[in-house]
Amino acid sequence: MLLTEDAPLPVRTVDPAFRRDIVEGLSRMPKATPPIWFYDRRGSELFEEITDLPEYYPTRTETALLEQHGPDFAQAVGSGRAVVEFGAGSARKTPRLLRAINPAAYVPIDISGEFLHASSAELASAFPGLPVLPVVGDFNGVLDLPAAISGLPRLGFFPGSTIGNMEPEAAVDLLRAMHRLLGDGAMLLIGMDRIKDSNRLIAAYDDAKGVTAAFNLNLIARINRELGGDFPLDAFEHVARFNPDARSVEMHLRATRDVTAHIAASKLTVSLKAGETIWTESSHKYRADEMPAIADDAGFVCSHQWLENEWGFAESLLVAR
Ligand code: AVJ
Repeated sequence: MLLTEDAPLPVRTVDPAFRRDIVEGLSRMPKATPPIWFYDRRGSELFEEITDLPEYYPTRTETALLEQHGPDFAQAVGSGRAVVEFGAGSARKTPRLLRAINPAAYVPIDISGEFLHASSAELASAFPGLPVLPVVGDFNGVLDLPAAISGLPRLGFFPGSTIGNMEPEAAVDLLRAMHRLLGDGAMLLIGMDRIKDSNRLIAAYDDAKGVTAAFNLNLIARINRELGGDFPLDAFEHVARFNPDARSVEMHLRATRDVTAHIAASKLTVSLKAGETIWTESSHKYRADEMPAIADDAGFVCSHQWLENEWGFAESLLVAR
């Protein structure tokens, strides 16, 4: 059953957090914007398309891990927990987990409200009797969990290697915040993409069909749409490259000619030289054996790990200390 609070009326106002992050990010040198703003409705749809691409191995690899190890999760986690998913999106992997562990409630959290409500309704009809309580918001910020799950033990679910959007130090801070949100006795199941051959990595972020390019370029289209920008879309190209020192795949939008553009919502003028980039995402790749120390720093013990070694992915179970 889907339980939602009344949605606010869709008013066409500027999201002040979006405006602030974009203005700050484009005023900086080098220019860089947080990846959270990829996920408007269009961006969420494009990300869904990415997860089906032959080059983008993380989703199918993690889905197979979840499918394969359901009985292990059931044994390690037990039944009757409230599952809280961070960055649920379409929540296509979630049914595997829910079927395996028989939870008491499901709380998907996502920044894209429209998208979240559609996927929550779908999930609720696939699991009649399971309370589904979506929360629209940015899990990097302050959030409240629904009152309906107070008293239930929690299992956080943080799949997809979204943790890779943070460098290890910031990842520890986020896990600590999740620990605080989930409370005493919490567990956290977390998916992590592992370091591998750079050709495979780059292919996954620069697919032949150009879906990832469209996903990246949608950020500029969104700035034009929502902030009254006049960036010429045809003056930017998608770049994915591997940074071996940071061990991350970086995505950039590169100006193919000198660009001067304006953002009406903040009276800002932005100039880029030909070849200059806007750094839009880092996708850090971990070694599986780094997780125990990260968990420890965040107040958890890493109690189990399930590894896929052909494509290189890890699912780790953390237990609050
Ligand atoms: C959702 C952050 C896990 O880094 O692989 C996919 C986002 N960006 N293709 C990733 C993404 C380009 C994805 N995460």
